[in-house]
Amino acid sequence: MRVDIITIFPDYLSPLELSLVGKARRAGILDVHVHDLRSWATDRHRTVDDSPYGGGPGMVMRPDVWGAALDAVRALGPVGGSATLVIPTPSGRPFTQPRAQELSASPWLIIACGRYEGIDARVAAHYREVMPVIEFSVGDVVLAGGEAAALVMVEATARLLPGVLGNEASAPDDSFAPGRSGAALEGPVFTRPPVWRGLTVPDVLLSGDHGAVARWRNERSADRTRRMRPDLVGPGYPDDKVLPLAESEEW
Ligand code: JBE
Repeated sequence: MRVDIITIFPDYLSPLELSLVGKARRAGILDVHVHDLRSWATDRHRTVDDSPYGGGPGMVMRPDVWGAALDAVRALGPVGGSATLVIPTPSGRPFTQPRAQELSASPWLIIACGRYEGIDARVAAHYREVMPVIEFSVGDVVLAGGEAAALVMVEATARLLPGVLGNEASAPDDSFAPGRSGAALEGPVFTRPPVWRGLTVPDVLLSGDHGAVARWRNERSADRTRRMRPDLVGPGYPDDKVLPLAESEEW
């Protein structure tokens, strides 16, 4: 999988050299390219933003600079190569585990990281005519820009690529993995020593009874999900039903 990330803070993406994502890159499973948006600015100050039409606080990123950047980056791929444009924004649809699985099946992602109040809305509208465009939010919290969200999305996606996880069996057990429904969250885990500061490990985990262990884990998992995330239990979940990636969208 190829991932191109466009940002005014290329250094912000340097954690992608570390840990599991860095290893996937060195193994040739993931090909990441980070681009400085300012290299497509045209004035002496390399301006990428301007004040919002209609007034109001903050600055908006200019569509002409983004257009030049995205045209150039799209041209880097194989001819006719089908990239998906991902725009991290707090006003996007939720980025969830099923969405990470969908992205992990794409050959090529281009992630456009905005700062300030966001990117002129015509950029998403224009590129939607030539490629799939998806605006994602990684949580109901406001960040200073899309870079930290891009890190989240690349890491969540990369660990699902074949050959990346050491233990291929571990992904289906993840919290939020499809099929866990009422037990979306993983329960508590334990390792040696059996007694630590007076706290013991639940007997069932030492029993060697695999059926009993599976039932206990499922129970702890369902209980934790009800307590921590009542929103995940009941109607509306799992969210595997949400509209597909290429779905056309209004403003
Ligand atoms: O979640 N996001 O993709 C964001 C992007 C930019 C700012 N805040 C966010 N939450």
